Amino acid sequence: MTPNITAFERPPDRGKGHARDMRVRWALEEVGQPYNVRLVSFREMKKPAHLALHPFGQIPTYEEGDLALFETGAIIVHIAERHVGLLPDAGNARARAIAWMFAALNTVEPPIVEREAFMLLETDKSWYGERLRMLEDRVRVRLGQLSSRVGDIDWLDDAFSAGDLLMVTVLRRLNGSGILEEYPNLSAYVGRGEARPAYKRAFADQLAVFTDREPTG
Ligand code: GTB
Repeated sequence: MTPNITAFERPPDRGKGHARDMRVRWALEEVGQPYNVRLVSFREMKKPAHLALHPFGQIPTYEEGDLALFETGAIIVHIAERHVGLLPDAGNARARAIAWMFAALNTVEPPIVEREAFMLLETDKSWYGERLRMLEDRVRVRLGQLSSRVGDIDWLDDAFSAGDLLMVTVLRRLNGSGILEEYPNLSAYVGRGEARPAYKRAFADQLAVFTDREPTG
């Protein structure tokens, strides 16, 4: 059964692949599962039909037969459980890969999102510069810890897994900040993720949502 996912009709990042549908697209590409995308506007996301799929009125959602899911972590666990390629079979390695999924979403992403939200919403504050430096240092604490663990290995736990998929998408949110580049091994790690053919296909498809809307000439 071909799953249906939702994504922004007008991606605010102009197709840079920062919206969370990118994670689901990439996971589906990794396992070779075709999918359909329904584009939704910000208004539609807050209407009852979409709220029935996503209680918080967000994207992405995932529908497959009579299953409707929200939350990218849960969606990717579901995809990984039904296909080979995103989680190792062996019990301990599988548990560790899932731990890395949670680490990406619960430990590394929050300070990155806090910095982003602050930069969007609080530019007018007199203490903007001081607080921004503090928030950036919090990001650096997590990146320093992650960098020490990654060292010179290719992936977080031996083979590429859903943990790497989420961690790479989380770290990409720092693009343009210059912070990721302070940790050359993490920059290289993100580059390895972005070089995967499945990543490239997912990225091109989400970018097309933006470019197809742009007037030509
Ligand atoms: N915890 C949920 C999950 O992992 O699925 C979070 C889902 C979520 O945050 N969805 C966002 C959304 O629908 C889109 S991804 N927001 C609309 C709303 O809440 O009304 C977050 C996002 C959006 C845009 C950019 N960007 O433009 O760079 C980056 C990330």
